[in-house]
Amino acid sequence: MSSILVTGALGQIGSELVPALRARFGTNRVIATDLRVVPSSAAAAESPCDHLDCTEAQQLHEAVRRYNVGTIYHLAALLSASAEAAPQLAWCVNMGGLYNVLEVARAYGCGVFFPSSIGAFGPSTPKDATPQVTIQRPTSIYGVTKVSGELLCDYYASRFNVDTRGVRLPGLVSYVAAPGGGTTDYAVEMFIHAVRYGRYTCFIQAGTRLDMMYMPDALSAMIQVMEAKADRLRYRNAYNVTAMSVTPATIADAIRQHIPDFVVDYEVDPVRQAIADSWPRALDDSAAREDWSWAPQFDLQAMTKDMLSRLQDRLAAVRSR
Ligand code: NAD
Ligand code: AKB
Repeated sequence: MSSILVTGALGQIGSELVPALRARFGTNRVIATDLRVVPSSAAAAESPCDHLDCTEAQQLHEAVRRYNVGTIYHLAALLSASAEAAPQLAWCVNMGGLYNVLEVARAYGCGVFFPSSIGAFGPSTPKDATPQVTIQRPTSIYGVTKVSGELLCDYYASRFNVDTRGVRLPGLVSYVAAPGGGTTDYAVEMFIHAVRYGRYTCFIQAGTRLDMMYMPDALSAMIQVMEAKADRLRYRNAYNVTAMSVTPATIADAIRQHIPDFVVDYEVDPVRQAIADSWPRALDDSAAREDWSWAPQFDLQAMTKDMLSRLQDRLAAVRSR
């Protein structure tokens, strides 16, 4: 039986996608890889983990051969704020890495999951009910790599018959691993700071509206699109998916339902604010709903309740050590 290779597996998504895939397909069939060294606690013999730099084509070829890989979840990338700080590196990792993944998939007949983003849209995209097919002229290097990635995946599907699939994820909220240098990181930080300190200084303006999603829904989207029947997929590489459209102020209000004294002040970071201002406010994800029955489970209230209780449990566990 073939296995599933995850690149960038130690990041915000990979830290939860790997356990979810292992629960579904078996621990030893999911190979967690990252540029960072996998911690020894996670590297037990029955939980295969490996070092892999996706910009090194040879490392990918060796891993796919060694582990008999049939599917690659390609998560390794620089996120929007990190990418803007190092655009040349972002191109090298985001595009060079994806090209290597697609080439190895072409050579060995692997399926590929590629996570695109709301970052693949730009200021000239319609901001509300953003259609599945619309103007994509992003102004951040991250967005340039995401829209180029969508196109490259389409090309490999039509030209070489590689089974590439993907979704355009919104900002993800989660409590297992810290977010890795994105514009929407403020949402995660707000929950963590609410539980730990009762206050947070937000780097995005109070009224900036963006799509967000709780991690359990994002994991479902990533697994569901890979399991969908190929003949149902009209837009295989880049389905809009969303769960809620929120602002820093609405998240803070939702947190105050549980922590009434929570205080938020604002010190806006112009770079991340400009990126946020260039993104849609609310995606239309009806194509994903129609084609593969996409339906998120968590709205803002449900996510807030779950996030706060998980973070409180984790904090209590740390304090009791
Ligand atoms: P992250 O920054 O948390 O994790 C990325 C991982 O990639 C890190 O563990 C890093 O060590 C690794 N990495 C970096 N360079 C590498 C290289 N050369 N080779 C191998 N590994 C390398 O990112 P994430 O939030 O887990 O996002 C994963 C993917 O999902 C990215 O493509 C991102 O653009 C996309 N995405 C994420 C979000 C989100 O809110 N988290 C939203 C939309 C799209
Ligand atoms: C980021 O903010 O860069 C990511 C994303 C929405 O792609 N969270």
